[in-house]
Amino acid sequence: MPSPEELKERILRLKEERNAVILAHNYQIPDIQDIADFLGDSLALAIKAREIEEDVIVFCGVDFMAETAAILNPDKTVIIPDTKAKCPLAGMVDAEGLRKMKEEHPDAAVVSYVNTTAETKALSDYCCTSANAVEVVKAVPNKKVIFTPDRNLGAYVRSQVKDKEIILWPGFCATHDALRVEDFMQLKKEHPEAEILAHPECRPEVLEIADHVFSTGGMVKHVRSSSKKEFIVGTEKDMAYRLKKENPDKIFYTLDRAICPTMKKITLENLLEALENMAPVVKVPEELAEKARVPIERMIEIGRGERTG
Ligand code: CIZ
Repeated sequence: MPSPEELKERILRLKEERNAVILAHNYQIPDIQDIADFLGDSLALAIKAREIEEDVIVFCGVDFMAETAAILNPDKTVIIPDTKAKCPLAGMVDAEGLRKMKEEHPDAAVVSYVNTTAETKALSDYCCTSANAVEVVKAVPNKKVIFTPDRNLGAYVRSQVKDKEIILWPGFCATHDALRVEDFMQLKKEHPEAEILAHPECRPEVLEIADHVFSTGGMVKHVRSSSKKEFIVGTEKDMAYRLKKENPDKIFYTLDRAICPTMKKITLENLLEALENMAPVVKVPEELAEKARVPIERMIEIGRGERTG
């Protein structure tokens, strides 16, 4: 069996031969983070995907992220190393249910988190990410907003945007929703000097005890400029790998259950295989892509959020 170092060498060699670029999400395993050309959150990766000159984008993340890259780059080949990397949150919206909700609230704009399928995006007026959700909802001209699919992120937006009626879709991220106040308080007891950073996909009661609520891009930016030395990282565990790499003098504590099994489907082995076979290719039919592109472009125009990656 080849060692991780051998696999990395072969990936990097093949990447050159294929004229490919590797984009990786902040929640990827450390080995993947280390060989990525660009590491970031879904917003930074979506923006980066539009600027890429190489012919091939290898997307190390979950399905909706690769799909977004394909929608924004119809002329490029987009590859995801494992098609089983399907975000359960994105699967929580069904087109029929969303159409029905729109009929019930004809005056509402639909704002959908990028963690959605191309079909959901095509039925939405705007997209947002956790880095710019508040900014996007504030910018929407409608007084009423249907927010899909994450109820926790939606509730957070509601707490920040008081002059709009926000109707929540009942979806949730299983990884963030499972984090409990007790988990944070236990770490805080052990490390009283540590600041609690929580992702807005966490439950409202967790956000209440947090010192700050940030997307992963926001965490990167905050930690970099903070005078604090210790942080409790209230999001997927491997986020702490990037934070530590960029801030070796600081200390990060993670929560044992904060693991996204879908993000972990991408490995050095299947990344190499994907480059060898130039597959699986992510392709969105052009008619659907054209509709889904509109809310994504609107989002990028409104706000680049805490754009740090
Ligand atoms: O928007 C993203 O990339 C996700 C899923 C989390 C974050 O805050 O970066």
